[in-house]
Amino acid sequence: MAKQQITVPDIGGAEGAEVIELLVAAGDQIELEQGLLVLESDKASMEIPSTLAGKVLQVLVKVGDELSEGHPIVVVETEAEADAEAEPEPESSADTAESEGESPAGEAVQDAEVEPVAADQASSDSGVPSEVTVEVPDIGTDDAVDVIELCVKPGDEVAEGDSLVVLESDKASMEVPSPRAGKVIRMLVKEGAAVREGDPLVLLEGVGAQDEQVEASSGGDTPAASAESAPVDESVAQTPATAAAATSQPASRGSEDTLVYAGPAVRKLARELGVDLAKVTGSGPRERVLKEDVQGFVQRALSGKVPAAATGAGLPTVPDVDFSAFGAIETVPRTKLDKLTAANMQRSWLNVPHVTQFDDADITDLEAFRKSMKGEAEQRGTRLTPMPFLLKACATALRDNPKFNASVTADGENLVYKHYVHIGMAVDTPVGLMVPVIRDVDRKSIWELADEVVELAEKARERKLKPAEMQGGCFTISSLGNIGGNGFSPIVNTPEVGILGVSRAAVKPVWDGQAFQPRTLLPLSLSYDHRVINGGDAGRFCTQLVTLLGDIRRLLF
Ligand code: CAO
Repeated sequence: MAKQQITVPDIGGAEGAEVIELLVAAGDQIELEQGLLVLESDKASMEIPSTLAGKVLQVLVKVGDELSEGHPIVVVETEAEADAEAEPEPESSADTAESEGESPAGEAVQDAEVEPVAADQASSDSGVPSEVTVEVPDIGTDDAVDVIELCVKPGDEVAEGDSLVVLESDKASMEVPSPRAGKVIRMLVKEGAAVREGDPLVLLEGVGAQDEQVEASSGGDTPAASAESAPVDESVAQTPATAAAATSQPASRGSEDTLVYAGPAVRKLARELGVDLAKVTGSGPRERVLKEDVQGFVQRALSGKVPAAATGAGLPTVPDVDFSAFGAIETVPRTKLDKLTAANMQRSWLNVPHVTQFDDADITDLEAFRKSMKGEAEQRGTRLTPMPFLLKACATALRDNPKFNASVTADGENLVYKHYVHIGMAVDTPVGLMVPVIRDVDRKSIWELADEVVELAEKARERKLKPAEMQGGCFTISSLGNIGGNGFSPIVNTPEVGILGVSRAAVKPVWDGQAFQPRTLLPLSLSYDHRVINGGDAGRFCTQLVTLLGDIRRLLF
């Protein structure tokens, strides 16, 4: 057993970097390279990794302390035999790592400090666009390192200091920042490529005076930059390798414009677990992503608590509440169907800008006709509810308003118009919502539709629907007519672009210009995908429905 001290390594000349987070406590078992604490200077934050494995005996600093290179951080008891067992060994982390042939954070930072990134052609004229090839800086090793993350893509605008790519060696990961503000012209590497010092990474077009660029870097924009060490060359743009082994500067994720603030150890864990860090909410200071955040994310994903759509949107999760604290409770597992419906609803709600248009159809005549046909329906062994008429009216409106019978492709580039009219019908079943699809509604008679409504609703309730009977819908009708309500805003059943909500019909007084007349009004709620359908389209669709239902003779045309 030996007691050894770990001190602050070379942090690129930063003086008085503040401890913003302690990652270990006395008594913790730590591994080599495990993060000990996070320091933050004016320009960047960095996780200081352990250069020893063992047990933390003492943490010598606290949050808020300001540290510089050489400041003792922790005392660690290691397995190794050592002469100075009783005396803490004032060995710097850089020394320790060096003797083990590793590449400590400080060393790489220092290397980066003296090695600028070369530029292709750089203009020295202020305001003149110039192209700069950002290359792999000195990464403290002759070995190839992997490009593990492309933080930008062609066309992205970057600010000076924005991360361009993340590199990773056996020992550390490091972000290569942009030497200047500008536009990414071309990525010169792919994710997974092995690169060495001097290899080209990104071709940038920037605007600005070269001298300004150099000054900005040498003025200490990253911990690796220093006025003395950054050589001023008229033909190069200075890009110190940022952060080297331990830096956890926020990485800009190009188009997503998401800041991911995580250290190398956390990035590694996320990669191993296949977690996209952009989807993890950081609970550390300044929303830094911690190991526990990644682990918690995976646990929630496995337990189904992270709905796919929600994670994509990076939404904060709803906290778990202990309801038993307020009274007696019973927890019942949700059915598979329930959970599937929930995921579909959430996906649609998050992806589709919904608008709902409301109107009333005067179905007085339709109801009179329908009731007059009840006897015949019974003879035929079927039931004639308003549903077959609704289906028929929708089929006509879909044919006349083809955008409602379309879907938008996933990339948003195209509309797919369907030359068939299949309509889904939401059925309320004891195990959850099911949507069987009635095919070719436009080509079927009211009697045929009545038969199918009865048959499919029964099959749904008895859980006898085949997958094919629930696929291929172009539009959906959700009728709560037998349940009640004046109106509701149904959620579009993506990739469809429209859904008709039907509420309970009621007899109401309607002014005919001379007197109030009792009329049976059917409330309709048409929700639509506003990416595809305009208010005008919806108005026309809805008006046509009202007209058709108001005079069903028009369904003959
Ligand atoms: N207003 C007034 N009465 C209505 C009505 C309306 N809008 N719609 C139906 N009714 C009447 C019917 O005419 C029938 O009465 P009669 O036998 O006297 O004619 C009675 O209500 C029961 O109808 P039904 O519900 O059995 O049949 P339907 O064809 O109207 O509907 C179905 C079939 C499967 C759509 C329906 O039973 C159902 O499950 N609806 C729920 C849909 C749902 O849950 N939507 C929400 C989805 S989002 O969570």
